Amino acid sequence: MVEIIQGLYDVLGVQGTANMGDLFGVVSTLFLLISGVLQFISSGGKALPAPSEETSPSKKEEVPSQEAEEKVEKASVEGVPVTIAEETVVETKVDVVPWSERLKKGLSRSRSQVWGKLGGLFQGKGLTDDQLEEIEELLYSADIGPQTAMELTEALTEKAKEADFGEKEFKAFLFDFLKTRLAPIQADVDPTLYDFDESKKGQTKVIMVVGVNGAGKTTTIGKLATKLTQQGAKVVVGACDTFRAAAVDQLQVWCDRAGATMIRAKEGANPSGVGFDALQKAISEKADYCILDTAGRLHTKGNLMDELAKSKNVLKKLDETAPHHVLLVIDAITGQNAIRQAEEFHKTLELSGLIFTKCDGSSKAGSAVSIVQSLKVPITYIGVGESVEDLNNFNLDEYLDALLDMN
Ligand SMILES: Nc1nc2c(ncn2[C@@H]2O[C@H](COP(=O)(O)OP(=O)(O)OP(=O)(O)O)[C@@H](O)[C@H]2O)c(=O)[nH]1
Ligand SMILES: [Mg+2]
Repeated sequence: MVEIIQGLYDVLGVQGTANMGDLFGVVSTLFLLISGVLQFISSGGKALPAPSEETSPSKKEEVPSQEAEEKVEKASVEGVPVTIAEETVVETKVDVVPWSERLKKGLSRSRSQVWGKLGGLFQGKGLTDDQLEEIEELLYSADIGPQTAMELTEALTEKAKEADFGEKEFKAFLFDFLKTRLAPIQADVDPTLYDFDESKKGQTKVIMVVGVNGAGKTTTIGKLATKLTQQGAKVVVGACDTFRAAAVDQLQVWCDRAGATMIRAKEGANPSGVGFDALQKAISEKADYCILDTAGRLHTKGNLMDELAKSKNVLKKLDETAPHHVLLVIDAITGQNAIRQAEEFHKTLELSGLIFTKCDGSSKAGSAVSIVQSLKVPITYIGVGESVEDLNNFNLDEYLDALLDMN
């Protein structure tokens, strides 16, 4: 190699004799040249950024574009936490907690205060009298109804005698016990109550939402309207609770956010008239849904049930099949008392579904079992918080899974 370099020196007329140092210099230069060419090829032919550019702090402090700011504003209104990515201007990250987690979190009180404690009593060694008493007390506090509680206590007393009937077996048994009772009733739920069916576009489905005051009617309608418009459905909402201006304004905010049309009347106007106007508007605009928010109490001496019956019947003048659904909102905290309320509403209005709200604030989410059983009316939606994402369609398996923590 040294001789080759000496030959090169001679050709180029370089003075001096080639040695090992010159050889090392030539080899290093060749190595750098080859590695540079390889880097160029691996970068796809693009020049690599200078190290100073890569670490430049001014690049990271880039101001978000107007488009990104608008996205954040819209998302925060919808209750969806959004963060703007540091590096790029318009890229956003949407941090949405999955429904299964929301439901599990929402039912955590019922789980920890009732069902989890019950499960802990089964250790595969039978039950003492004290433990039996504890089971009865826990079931009573769960508000699942006296009949179901009695049947369950009897069945569990027998089951506990079986060898190896531990917590896991208890959960599996309870899951089946509750599912057997509820599944036939839940099978009747109309899927278009939650999932907008494009093939039925323009066939106005009328949903009347009723319930005692404070149960969560307006909030639920707001969430529902949002979910439906997000699927591309056209929604008209009637503010039939005309007795409180604040209630109408509350609904207006929800409708504005959802992109739904709201029909409102002057304070104190006739509620059935508002329902009629809302449906008329919905039909004329070929809306997919017409949702009616109703009052939970009256300021007059009039009877709430009579007023609601009138509101329901007047809709038939426009569409004899309307309303297609009358849904009763039940606050989970009400527990067993909700049965009496529900029976009264059912007698007058023939309920087609129940909406179970505020399950997050109550250990009595299990009371759904007795209400569904005694009314033979299915639960359509369940609410576990105040944001839009906290409302979802009621899926029995999902509910029992979360209530009993099956995993
Ligand atoms: N934690 C929790 N709060 C809820 C839920 N649903 C509704 N709420 C809250 O319950 C309160 C009452 O809700 P509304 O929707 O105004 O109830 P309403 O039935 O329309 O009440 P009236 O119009 O007075 O008859 C509000 O503060 C809601 O934010 C839920 O699932 N979880
Ligand atoms: Mg209301």
